[in-house]
Amino acid sequence: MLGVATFNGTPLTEPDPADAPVAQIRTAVLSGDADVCEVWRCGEPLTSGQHSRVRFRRSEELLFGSIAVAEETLAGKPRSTLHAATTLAYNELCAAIETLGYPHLLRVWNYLPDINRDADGTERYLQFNTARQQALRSRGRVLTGNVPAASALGAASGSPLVVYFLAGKAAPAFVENPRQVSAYHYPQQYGTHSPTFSRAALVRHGGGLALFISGTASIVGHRSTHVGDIAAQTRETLLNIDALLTAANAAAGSTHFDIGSLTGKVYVRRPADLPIIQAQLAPALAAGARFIYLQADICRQDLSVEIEAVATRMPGGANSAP
Ligand code: 3EB
Repeated sequence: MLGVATFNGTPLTEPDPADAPVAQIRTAVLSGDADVCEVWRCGEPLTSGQHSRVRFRRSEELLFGSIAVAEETLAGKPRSTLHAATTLAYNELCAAIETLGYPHLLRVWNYLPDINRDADGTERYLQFNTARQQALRSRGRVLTGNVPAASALGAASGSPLVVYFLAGKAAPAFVENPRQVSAYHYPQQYGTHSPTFSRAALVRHGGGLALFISGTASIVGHRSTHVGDIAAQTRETLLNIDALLTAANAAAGSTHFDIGSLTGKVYVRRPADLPIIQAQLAPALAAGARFIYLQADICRQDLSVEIEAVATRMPGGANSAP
C-alpha cells in the first residue's frame, strides 16, 4: 500500500496503515459505506519515511506523499493564514520530491476548509491559487504545460489544509481538454494567479498505464455553464470527461480508456442534489464506472458538481480499478 485517503474520520483498522501515509480529509460521505477510503497500491517493494512535514511511501518509480497544515499555527503572518499554509505545504512538498528524487508531480489533491469564504476581501480559493503559483514559481517549477493533474475542493470548517500527491521519477504526458481553456490560461476574471493544473496526466508504469483525470466540472471554454441546473451540469461534466478520454487515447496511441474504466470521486455541493446527479451518471455506472460521493464545496461558487477519476491499464491490456 502506497498511501491512503480517508474521508470524514473513517477509522483505519487494517492492513497496518501505520506504515503508509494517511491523508485525512473532512468531507462527508454521501452514499453507500460511510467508512469508504481511497487506497493506492503498487505491486513493488515499498519504503516509508518523512521529509519535513511530508509523510511519504515510495517504490523505485513512484512516491505517494501527504502533508497537513493547520492554519491556526500560522496567525500573524503578513498574508492570510491560508496563503501561509499553502506556501508551507507546497514548499515542503517540492523540497521532498526534489530531495528524494521523484521530481515529476503527477497528481495533486488539495482540500481547504471554507474554500468559497471571503477573507480579507478575497475568496480563499483565490488566496490558495496565488500562494500555490508563487510557491511553485519560487521553487523554479513550470507554471504552464507540464503541471500536475489536480483537484481543489472544500473541506469542513476548522480542518487543516491537506495536500496529498503522487510523484514520479519519470515525466508523464499531460493532456488538455479541447473543449476547455487550459486552467493555467484562464483569464484574469477568475483571479490574478491562474490555477496551476493540467486536465489529466498519463503515466506509464511497469508496462501498464494510469490516467489521472483532474477535477472536472461544467465548464466550457472558461465559463461555467448550466448554472442552477444540476442535471445539465452533470451531463456537461461527462462530456468533458469523454473529451479527455478521447485526448488521452490519442496521446497513448490506442483506445485504452473509456467511461466504464473509471474509478473516481463525485463532489456534491448540496447533498439534496445527489439523486439528480446519480440519475445522470447511470449510463456510466452501467458501463462499469465506480464512484464514491462526497459532500464538498466546488471552487467556483456557481458550480454544484465536480468529478475526478483514474483509470489504469495493466500490462497486457486488462483494465483494473486501483
Ligand atoms: C475547473 O475546471 C474546476 O485549482 O487545482 C478543478 C481541478 C478545479 C483542479 C485546482 C480546480 C482545480 O477550473 C476547478
